[in-house]
Amino acid sequence: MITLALSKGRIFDESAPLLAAIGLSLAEDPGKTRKLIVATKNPGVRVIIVRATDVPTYVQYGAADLGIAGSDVLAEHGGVGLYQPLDLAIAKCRMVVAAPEGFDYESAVKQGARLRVATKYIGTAREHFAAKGVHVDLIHLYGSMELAPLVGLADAIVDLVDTGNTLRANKLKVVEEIEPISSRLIVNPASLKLKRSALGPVIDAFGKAARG
Ligand code: PRT
Ligand code: MG
Repeated sequence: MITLALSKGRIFDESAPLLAAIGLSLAEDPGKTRKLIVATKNPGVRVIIVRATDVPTYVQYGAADLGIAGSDVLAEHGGVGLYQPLDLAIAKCRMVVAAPEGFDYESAVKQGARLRVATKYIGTAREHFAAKGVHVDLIHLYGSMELAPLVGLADAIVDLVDTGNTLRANKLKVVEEIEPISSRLIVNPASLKLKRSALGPVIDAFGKAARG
């Protein structure tokens, strides 16, 4: 049996066509069922439904043989113990620094102001500002980062942007691009050795489906 770790929401929504293309459609809609282990059309493959940030952990420890995770989540996790054979080019967005529309971020940085930055992505943010030589105090949040500058918790945020609608609705603007984000197939290296005959074809099929 092969176990694939997936998260509900964007990643599942955008993985569904790939899964269908390779004969791994789910027996139940993960958005509706309360089951956390869901069968697929292939009796040799099951899916476990976990939080997006937990997908790398399940694969790292071999509780899942493979999974689909955002490069944002993988960067925070560190990628230790994970083989990352494929960029699936789904759930794309950008990691950015954003600040209130009226805030002169460039000047504040030039003047060496010590900025307070709220984010769920502490590792990515730390690396970004260190590379620029900008001193920041990072505040760790678990969601709704866009709120932080509006209520004086932070000067800026590091967060994901897709359409930009959430930033606009909260009178925030992008002040720096950090990196493009997409979802990756991740594989447990021991599983790959022990189950190569079963896993190899699944990985190849994902590759073909992702290339369209
Ligand atoms: O919800 P949960 O806490 O379980 O986990 P999660 O929020 O990480 O899951 P989910 O499903 O929201 O995101 C899973 C993955 O989707 C992320 O790890 C990214 O790799 C990817 N992804 C792609 C995104 C977005 N696009 C995205 N736009 N994840 C989040 N967003 C959020 C963003 O943080 C912001 O709040 O959507 C909002 C902005 O969207 P726009 O379109 O208004 O700009
Ligand atoms: Mg979410």
